[in-house]
Amino acid sequence: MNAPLDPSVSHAAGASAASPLPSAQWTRQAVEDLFALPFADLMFRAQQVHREHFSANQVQRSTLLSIKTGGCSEDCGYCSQAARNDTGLEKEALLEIEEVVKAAKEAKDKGASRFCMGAAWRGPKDRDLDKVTQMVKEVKALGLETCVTLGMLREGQAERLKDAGLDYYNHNLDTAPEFYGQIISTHSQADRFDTLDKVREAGIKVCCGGIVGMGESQKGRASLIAELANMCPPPESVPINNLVPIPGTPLENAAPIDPFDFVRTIAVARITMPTSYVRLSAGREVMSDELQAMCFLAGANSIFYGDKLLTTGNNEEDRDAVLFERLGIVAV
Ligand code: SAM
Ligand code: DTB
Ligand code: SF4
Repeated sequence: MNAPLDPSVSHAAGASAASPLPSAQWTRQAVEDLFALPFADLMFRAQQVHREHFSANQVQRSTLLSIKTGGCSEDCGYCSQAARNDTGLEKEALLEIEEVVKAAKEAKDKGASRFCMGAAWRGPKDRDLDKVTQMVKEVKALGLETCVTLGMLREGQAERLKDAGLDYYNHNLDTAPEFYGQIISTHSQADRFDTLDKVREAGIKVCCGGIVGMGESQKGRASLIAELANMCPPPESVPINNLVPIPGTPLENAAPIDPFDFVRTIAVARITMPTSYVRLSAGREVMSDELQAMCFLAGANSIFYGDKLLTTGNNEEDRDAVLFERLGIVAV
């Protein structure tokens, strides 16, 4: 009942840990067909898949901390932290280990199960990793799962993170391959796959998703989801971010996505990546409780938890607690 609409071979090349294998399951057309389903039919299928693999009433919570803010060399059109985007953000140095551990303890006390540390780098220098690996060790010792997002990795860096006890590496494909060059010019999606391969080969779990609401088409969303679903294996964790429009970035005036299309994106991610955690990520702060509930019904089973993402706001913990209570959702 939950078989793909049209499972068939979609890619002919690229057998590697994170890039598509010849046996990849989801063609773009099959994913587009999912997006085109009547809303109720899509939601029904997503719920069937979700309930086959997860409890429909459990949601995982990850807390974010920006450990190195601003001044990034990359030109990502959505990002407050790109040096060339005039967003007024103060550039900061890498945080001290004690500050990070303090924030991780607070996150744990508030109920997060994973702590994600983000750095505004094209990629880390080896001496940056000395400090980051120490952060990973100390956060892990608190009994939290660990995640970092540090940009592109060079040879040997993923192994160093794995040895420190890192559980997840976040590195997003961000948007459709055909749209990527309109959003970012300083690196390519091929570069992203290269880092994802290194992460997989080092035995670290992959957290990889994207952003919607950047002016992409429904076809674009379908091709992003197909790329994610065709990774071999698919990412364990799939963040679906709704663009937070940041004044001073090229995307500050991007037309917002129709909320139903946002929910559709979650549902299609759930159907195509049945065993992955699908995270309702950035953009929650401006969503109604009802829209967030619809995302959980569509198969989202993870959130960013805590009143700040990296540089922008997120729901207050109390608001999430009330919402979970009203919906009978249990945090895991
Ligand atoms: N520099 C690293 C990188 O690019 O992978 C790590 C940090 S970067 C801020 C992590 C992710 O945050 C991006 O890949 C993007 O998906 C997301 N992101 C950044 N700015 C955003 C925004 N304004 N709205 C939604 N998501 C955003
Ligand atoms: C992800 O996919 N979303 C998070 C996390 N991975 C690092 C970041 C969202 C950032 C939103 C904008 C900001 O706060 O700067
Ligand atoms: Fe830098 Fe990451 Fe922001 Fe791109 S998304 S500008 S790489 S911090």
